Amino acid sequence: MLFKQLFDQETWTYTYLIADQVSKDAVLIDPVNTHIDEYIDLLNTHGLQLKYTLETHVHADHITASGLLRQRLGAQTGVSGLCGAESADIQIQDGDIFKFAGDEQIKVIATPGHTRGSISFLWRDRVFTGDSLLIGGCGRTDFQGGDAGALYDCITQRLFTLPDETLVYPGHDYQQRWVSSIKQERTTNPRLAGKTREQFIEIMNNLNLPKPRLIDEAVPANRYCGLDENERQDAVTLRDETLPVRATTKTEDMVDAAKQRIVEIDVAKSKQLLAEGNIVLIDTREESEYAAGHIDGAILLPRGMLEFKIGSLPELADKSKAVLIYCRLGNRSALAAQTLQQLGYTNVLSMAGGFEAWKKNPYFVSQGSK
Ligand SMILES: N[C@@H](CCC(=O)N[C@@H](CS)C(=O)NCC(=O)O)C(=O)O
Ligand SMILES: [Fe+2]
Repeated sequence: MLFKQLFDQETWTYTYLIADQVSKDAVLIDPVNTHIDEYIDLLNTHGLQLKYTLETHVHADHITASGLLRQRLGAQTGVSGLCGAESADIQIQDGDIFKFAGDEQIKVIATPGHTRGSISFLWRDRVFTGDSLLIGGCGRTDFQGGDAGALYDCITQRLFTLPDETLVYPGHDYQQRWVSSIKQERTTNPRLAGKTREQFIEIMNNLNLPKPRLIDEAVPANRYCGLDENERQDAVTLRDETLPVRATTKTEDMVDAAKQRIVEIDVAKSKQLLAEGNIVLIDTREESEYAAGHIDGAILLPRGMLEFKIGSLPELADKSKAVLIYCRLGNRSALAAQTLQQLGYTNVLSMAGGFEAWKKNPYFVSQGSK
């Protein structure tokens, strides 16, 4: 087998290549977009076929190369289903196993806390912990659904129960350390060794770190496998239009499942509710789609920014307020509505058929622009 630990100096990010020189199957964990040519050269040098790019989470500090690697090499992209990255081919769940090169297996261990959808990958005697467990530290828990208690639980119950000799390969290291082991982290990690859950939460709640330099750009991009807005627009259009037939990905299943859990209303009912007032109207499409035409009074909150920007919208401070969400065709808005429900909003509606259906309806209601 071929194993390489690659490093992005700009963001102190580690990327991992696992490959088999016989079958030629290769897997990349957490690739960084600025290194795409390097990865392709490396794969070509060894005659490898990239099967999967796997993400430990939706990163806040760098942009993934997974979308571009899918476009250029056809590799499937995998991200936790809890990350809100519906354009990924595989919505990973705890316990999933990625098989490659015959008998090789990468097992998924859910390790939430740094972000809600953070996962670790176990391959042979190595665990790739992303930012859930770092060498002598752990990822921060103050954004993207972070939760210090959940992080303590999964580190102590799921990672520290792996064999002591398991090698720990983190998603970053800011001090030029490359690898650790479960025993080393369990016994010496200053945030965890001998610390109670309460002490750990206290430490994490008082880190007071500045926000990552690239967060505003990276989180929305990574929700679309690192594609920029033009590339992303294509992906969204393609996905919307091909939803009924692309049964090989799980994204369609997620949309269907979301539609079972939320309330959809048609355009006529939407217009009636908007005319009555006292309802927040959210446009969950991309900025460029909004700029090209939107419903009067709609607040722009792209799907990729939802959990991240929601706290800064005073209109959404009251979780019992009625919220109506729309997108182009009603698929993204169903997912966004489900996310809002999960975040505690009790009166969320999704507009069936989206803006396309709205435009066909002759009556127009104006609430005044925001
Ligand atoms: N200075 C870095 C900070 C990056 C950062 O906050 N990294 C996250 C992981 S995405 C973290 O958990 N860092 C842990 C720490 O800095 O202790 C940047 O601006 O990108
Ligand atoms: Fe991170």
